[in-house]
Amino acid sequence: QFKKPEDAIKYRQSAFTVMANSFGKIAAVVKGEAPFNKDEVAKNAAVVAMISTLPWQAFGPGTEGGNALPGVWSDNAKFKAAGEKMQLAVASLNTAAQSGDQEAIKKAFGAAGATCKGCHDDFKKK
Ligand code: ASC
Repeated sequence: QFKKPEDAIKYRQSAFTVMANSFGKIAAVVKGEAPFNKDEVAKNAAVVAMISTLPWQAFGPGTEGGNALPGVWSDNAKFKAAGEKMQLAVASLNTAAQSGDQEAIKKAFGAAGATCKGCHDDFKKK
């Protein structure tokens, strides 16, 4: 799928960039810095949920580098589990967002953010 390791690194970083952009828009709403627009939140949560499935295929053998710590490859089962946990959390956020229930969105957002941070602490360069 990727001709060069740099292509994989660019792919996964691009996916995370798109995800972070939409996640950040939801963050602003949850923090009260932007008005709650149900359709906007629902759209952004759907983007996050969709894109969350993509980066993993670009962490294959021989694609070490970028902002990834060596643990991604040396402790790959743990990395995979962290990625799966994040995907489940953002799927729940998407469910909450489609319902439009602001309290449910807030709760699911917090849980999803914790999975982002948890994985970064262990597997992403500071
Ligand atoms: C974001 C983003 C992250 C997470 C994380 C949550 O918006 O880019 O990596 O939220 O900061 O703790």
